[in-house]
Amino acid sequence: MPRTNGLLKRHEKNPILTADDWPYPVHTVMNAGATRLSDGTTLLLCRVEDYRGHSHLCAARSKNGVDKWVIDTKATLSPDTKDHPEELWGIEDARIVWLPSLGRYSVTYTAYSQGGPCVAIALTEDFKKFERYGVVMPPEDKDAAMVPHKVGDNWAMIHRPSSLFGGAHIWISYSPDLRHWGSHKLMLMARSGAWWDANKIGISPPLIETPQGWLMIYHGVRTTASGSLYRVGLALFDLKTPEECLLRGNEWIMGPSAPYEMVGDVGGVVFPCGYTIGDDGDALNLYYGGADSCIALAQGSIGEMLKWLKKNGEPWSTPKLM
Ligand code: BMA
Repeated sequence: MPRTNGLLKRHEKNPILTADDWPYPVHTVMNAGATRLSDGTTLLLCRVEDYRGHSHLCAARSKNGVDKWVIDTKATLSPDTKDHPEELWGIEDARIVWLPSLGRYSVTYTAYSQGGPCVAIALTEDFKKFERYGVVMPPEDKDAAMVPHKVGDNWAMIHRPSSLFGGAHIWISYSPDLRHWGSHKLMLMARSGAWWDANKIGISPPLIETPQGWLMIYHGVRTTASGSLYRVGLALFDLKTPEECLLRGNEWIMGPSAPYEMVGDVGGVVFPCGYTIGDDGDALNLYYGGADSCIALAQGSIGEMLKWLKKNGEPWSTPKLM
């Protein structure tokens, strides 16, 4: 029986997308960025892995965000190995954020270079043409999502560099132009020891703006004798100073337990990269990869998540630098 603490309910049609649904031959689909277009259509920018093991991004569109997906008949965004050698081994795990002041969507993704995974940005209006900004964070770095509004005079981006000394934590960096990034701040640290979010954490979908603060759904990786377990939990950050953590939940809110989360290329993984929000401003549709082999949907309420965090979360203060 799939376990949950009740905040997120798995959709009965899960998994909602698999490689079998693809209009061209692919090995697996997973980890989709998500957005709702102006006409209400749900667009998923799916990570699609080919039979070389390299990934590209492909858009799937649906009126209800659950079924009857119309999938692009070829890659929507392919690695451009000529002008962007950092994409040599593929592009993965897109996060989509609408930037109202630019009237364009940001797509932050992992460019898998020979030097390791790094963060790249592209902007698009229509998910047909993309303007690439190239590498914005050198390897190793991944799990990046833009903050939709400028903080003061600068853009902000959340990302997850890995340290040579072990430990991978969530950072936020600032930029005047989306190309030059600085003022790096540690945003949330992985815990250690037996914790579900020990040693390695990363933002999952982009931040959710609420009157109480920025709600973050993040993943934590627990290393076990039989591999890694990817689960998700919640934290809340200050609206004006997003690097300031207000509350952090101690327990994960969803972990792998359904068959499509336990069995696949990498069993024991739930990996959300995107969400859409219903017309009521509260209903959350969280799209996640299951076992690196399918795309699934879990639904919840932003208000209930905030209530849960107030009840079960604790104030958390992140050291200013590591
Ligand atoms: C992470 C990312 C994800 C993947 C997960 C589990 O490091 O690479 O794309 O889903 O591992 O394999």
